[in-house]
Amino acid sequence: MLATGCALGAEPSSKSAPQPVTAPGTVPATAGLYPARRNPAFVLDRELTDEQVAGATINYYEFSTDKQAVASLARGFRTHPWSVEVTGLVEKPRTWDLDALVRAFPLEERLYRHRCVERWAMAVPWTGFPLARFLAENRPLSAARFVRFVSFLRPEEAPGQKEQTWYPWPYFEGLTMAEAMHDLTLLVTGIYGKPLPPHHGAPLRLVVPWKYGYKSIKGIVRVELTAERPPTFWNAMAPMEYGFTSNVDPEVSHPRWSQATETLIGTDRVVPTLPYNGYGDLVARLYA
Ligand SMILES: Nc1nc2c(c(=O)[nH]1)N[C@H]1C(S)=C(S)[C@@H](COP(=O)(O)O)O[C@H]1N2
Ligand SMILES: [Mo]
Repeated sequence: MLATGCALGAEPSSKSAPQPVTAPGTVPATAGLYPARRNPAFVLDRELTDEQVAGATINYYEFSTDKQAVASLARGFRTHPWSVEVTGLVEKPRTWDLDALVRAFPLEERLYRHRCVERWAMAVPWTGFPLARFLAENRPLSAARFVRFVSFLRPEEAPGQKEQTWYPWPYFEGLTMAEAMHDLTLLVTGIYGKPLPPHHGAPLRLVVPWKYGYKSIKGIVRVELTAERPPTFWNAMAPMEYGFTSNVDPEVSHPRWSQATETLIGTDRVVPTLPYNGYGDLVARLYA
């Protein structure tokens, strides 16, 4: 699926043939940076989810609400070239080319649990780097207290955006500065040792493993530092059901279901949900 319409996916015709710096398609020119070195600090209490299974249960409403349909609907979505705008309360607003961004920060692999608010969970190897490094490079002003993230708006290519007109596209999310600067919070460019495929949020997504999955926004095109708490997509849609903070908590039920347990996708195992999705040792102090 990665090779769709992509120059870099083809067999090289000659060793000396010049490689384009920026090949349009779904595979970035930085593909050679994968797999990245695994950071041994992040160990799991459960098996990694099979790659095919993780890729077959996808929430990406820009393409479809049908989790099984997203991968094929997103296949061929142009994720390269891509740029990310950094605006708001930073010393110098700037627009990053994605390839330059990926080269500017050392990539690492981390095994993280992921818990969707719908009660399914997985464990996957993400490739990326701490959001804190990226923010530091963009020099936030001291007045910055929150970070707002915005996804792409391309309804002609993303059928869910075109057809589901009741959603306030593009998707948007936010974190407090302390959450954004926490080492667990990753900007992610890859999964399973390869660049992200479109359905997992290529070419750039957030991963915040102690929060419900919807906080981990995919397809980011804009990062904005703000003084005020930014609105978030699911909170705007259903404020009684989805808050801003949205930390995984087995003791706080969703209005329509308990959050005490979760199903590990690809298995029939139902396991207890852990406070902060098992990352309490690292993050509980943020909320003390
Ligand atoms: N832009 C965007 N980001 C998104 C979503 C979405 O619909 N659009 N869904 C969220 C939800 S609900 C979850 S559980 C995760 C799923 O990530 P995965 O499909 O890579 O497992 O992405 C999150 N990020
Ligand atoms: Mo989710």
